[in-house]
Amino acid sequence: MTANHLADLRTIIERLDSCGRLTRVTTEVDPKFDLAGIAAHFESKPRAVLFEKVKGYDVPVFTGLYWSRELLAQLMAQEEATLPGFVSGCIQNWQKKPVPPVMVDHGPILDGGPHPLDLSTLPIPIHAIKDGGPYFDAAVVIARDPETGVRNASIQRFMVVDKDTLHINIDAGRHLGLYLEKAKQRNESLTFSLNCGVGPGLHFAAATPAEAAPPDTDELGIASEFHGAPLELVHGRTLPVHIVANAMYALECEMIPGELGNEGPFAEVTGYYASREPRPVVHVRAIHARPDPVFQTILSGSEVWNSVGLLGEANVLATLQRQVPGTRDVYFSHGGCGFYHAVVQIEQQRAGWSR
Ligand SMILES: Cc1cc2nc3c(=O)[nH]c(=O)nc-3n(C[C@H](O)[C@H](O)[C@H](O)COP(=O)(O)O)c2cc1C
Ligand SMILES: [Mn+2]
Repeated sequence: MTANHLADLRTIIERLDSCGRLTRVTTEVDPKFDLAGIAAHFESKPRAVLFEKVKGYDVPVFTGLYWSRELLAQLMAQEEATLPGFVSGCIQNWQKKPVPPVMVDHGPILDGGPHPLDLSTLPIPIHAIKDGGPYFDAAVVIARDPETGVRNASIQRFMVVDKDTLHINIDAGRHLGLYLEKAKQRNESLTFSLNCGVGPGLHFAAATPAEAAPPDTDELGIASEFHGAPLELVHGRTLPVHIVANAMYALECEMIPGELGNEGPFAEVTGYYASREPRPVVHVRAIHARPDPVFQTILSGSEVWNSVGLLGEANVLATLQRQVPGTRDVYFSHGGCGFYHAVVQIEQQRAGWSR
């Protein structure tokens, strides 16, 4: 089984380009504020954007993979209207018969040779004027349960503090928080990999809500489902972590339970700033980059409403279809930021059914 194009961001970018779904910005752009400001002009249009010349760096920055359902549907060879049903079907396939990831000896992420342990060498943008620093906001965390070793995938935002330190925002109820708590009980640190520059298979696996992917399951199998082949992982070189073999960048990270530092402000998906608060500290112990990497970032806005909304729709659709006969479709509105407002379409079975 070989994986399809969704398993590799470079192939995805080439695909988008060849079907007229990529805007290339060729003038030099400052990663501090300007990049996000210019990207906002392209937001929600059915084209992603590649910033080819980023001031101070020789690595391009890619954004906009999720801000248009039209683009995403074409990339995934689906109809836009039935995308939630497709995503929901893939997650249900995984629940019934998971295709576990495989550990391989080799992958593009290990081909780049030694990389300096210095985050300032990466073109990490600062999006909004009051943001507390540059942010990783599109990278996938792969951690392992300190007791059972079961892998968990999630997306968290990470603020860059210095050359090898990040501060992370872990919302209440997240499995990563659970793992950190378990590590604390065991008097251990918690290690994980941070994988930046991946496709929708991995992002959807990471964003699958806890209700659909309980903590005793390896939700990385969801990526295998989208890729049509087992997700390939390699072992970390410095820490006992698992890394996505095709990621553009991968960081080997360690958290020491109880260690806190200020994170934020950060311009959130709701259009408000998240406040600056003490949140967990992350030590970066190694950085890997593919040869000719591309840095991926997500704009706080329709890109998140669409991606998180799509996963929410897929999950609510599956749940409602089990419980309410006649459920046809679910839509998480942009007004609700893809989180807070759902519209449900049903086939009326009798008067008053919708209520
Ligand atoms: C772009 C994006 C950014 C996100 N940022 C955060 C974040 O900073 N902190 C957080 O706890 N969850 C964040 N999430 C949500 C979690 O990744 C999501 O709820 C995931 O399912 C959590 O995984 P878990 O159920 O394994 O804990 C973000 C999701 C997306 C798509
Ligand atoms: Mn989980």
